[in-house]
Amino acid sequence: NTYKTYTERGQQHPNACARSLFELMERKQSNLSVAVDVTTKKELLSIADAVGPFVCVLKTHIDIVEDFDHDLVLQLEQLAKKHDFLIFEDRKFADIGNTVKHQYANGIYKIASWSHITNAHTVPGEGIIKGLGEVGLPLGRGLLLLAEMSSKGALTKGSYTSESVEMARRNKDFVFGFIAQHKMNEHDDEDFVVMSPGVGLDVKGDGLGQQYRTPHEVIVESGGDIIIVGRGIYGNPDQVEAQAKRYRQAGWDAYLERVRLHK
Ligand code: UP6
Repeated sequence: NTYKTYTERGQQHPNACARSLFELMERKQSNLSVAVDVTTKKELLSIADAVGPFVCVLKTHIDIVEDFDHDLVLQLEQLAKKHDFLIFEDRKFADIGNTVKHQYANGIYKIASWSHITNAHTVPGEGIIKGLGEVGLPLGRGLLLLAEMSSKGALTKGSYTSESVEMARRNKDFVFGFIAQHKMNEHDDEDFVVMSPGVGLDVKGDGLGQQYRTPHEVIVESGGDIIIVGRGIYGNPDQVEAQAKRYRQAGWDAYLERVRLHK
């Protein structure tokens, strides 16, 4: 399935969130997700508006915004409609089912009410998926599991990764993919969406353990589906739009090459 077109994959996907994501990717010709890791409402909204036309998914870390308020969420939702993208709060839940249920639905952020996609570590076991699902499933949300991390020395390897994939297989109603560095599809009848962070065209790392690969390495060589780019795009405030265009093109070219190579 990794080698089919996004349209073909969207048409046959059992998960509603994945279906709308694939359709949106083809419509906008974008497999780019921008990670907007800034700490003020103003910057977050202005970057979201600038990169909006070029992304399929806008990724947030809502808890780093110093002046968070409900209006920020309303404005993000408006931008998502205006530019036609999905919102992914990169919350990386990591607790027992009952706790994550509250962290997802309640508190200041009420993530489930506005974020189409969120993600979870598998370290607590399958209860985390059940807990999040009680909140997210009725709302039509989708969950990604962290099967592999991009950072140096990450413990997400071997049986941790393969057991995370098994957990996803048992929860396909809610889990539609992974945060990972490689494709996770092994069988013809499964089609997990792989979103890969740690993407950069100009540098190889950040001095804090992050490791970057190019869109070509991620999509053509490793079978990832969506590239997640943060500082490579918003790092220079004067170049946000230009960099978003550049990464969108690099990601889309890599995808077209992958489809062509496997025809
Ligand atoms: N992220 C990673 N690696 C992972 C999972 N998530 O970098 O394995 C997230 C980070 C950040 C973004 O939390 O939001 O992806 C990468 O940003 P960068 O491109 O600026 O390094």
